[in-house]
Amino acid sequence: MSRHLILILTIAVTTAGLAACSGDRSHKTGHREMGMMEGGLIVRPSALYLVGMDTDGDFRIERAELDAGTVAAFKAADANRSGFLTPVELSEWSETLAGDRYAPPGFIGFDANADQKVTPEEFGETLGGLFKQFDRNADGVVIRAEMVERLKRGPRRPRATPDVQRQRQRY
Ligand SMILES: [Ca+2]
Ligand SMILES: [Ca+2]
Ligand SMILES: [Ca+2]
Repeated sequence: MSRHLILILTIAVTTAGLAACSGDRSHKTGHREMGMMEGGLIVRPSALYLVGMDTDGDFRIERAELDAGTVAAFKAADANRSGFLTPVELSEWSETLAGDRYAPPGFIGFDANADQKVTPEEFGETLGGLFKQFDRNADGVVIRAEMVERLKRGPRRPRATPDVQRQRQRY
């Protein structure tokens, strides 16, 4: 193999490696709950678990709607009717409702006792916990304004030290 060819191959392998790394990074970012951002406003994917529970269509999710919605959601997610959710069943349900198999809180978040099964109780407690988190004024109703958050600052970047700031100004 000529030296020239070896060099080309090395570059090709390095480039492929870098592409794989960056692809991996965006994959991981998708697992963090970044939410949908528009005009400095963000909606977390976990909010999508609750929006479909607004059965009377008044854009408010009340506690009774959460309770009924949780029962219906568990039934829908429990594809093989075993009475508990496997990691595959839960991730498929998460993908359908929240757009990603690993949408938070994820299987670990649901499976409180870590026995690889999500029971109706664990499922209900997790969704109830989400409901409480969203219900900022604790009035037992989650409204859209409680699901939307205003970002206080842009994507996190390491703070530039005064030296770096000076360098940036120079270029
Ligand atoms: Ca409602
Ligand atoms: Ca469990
Ligand atoms: Ca509320």
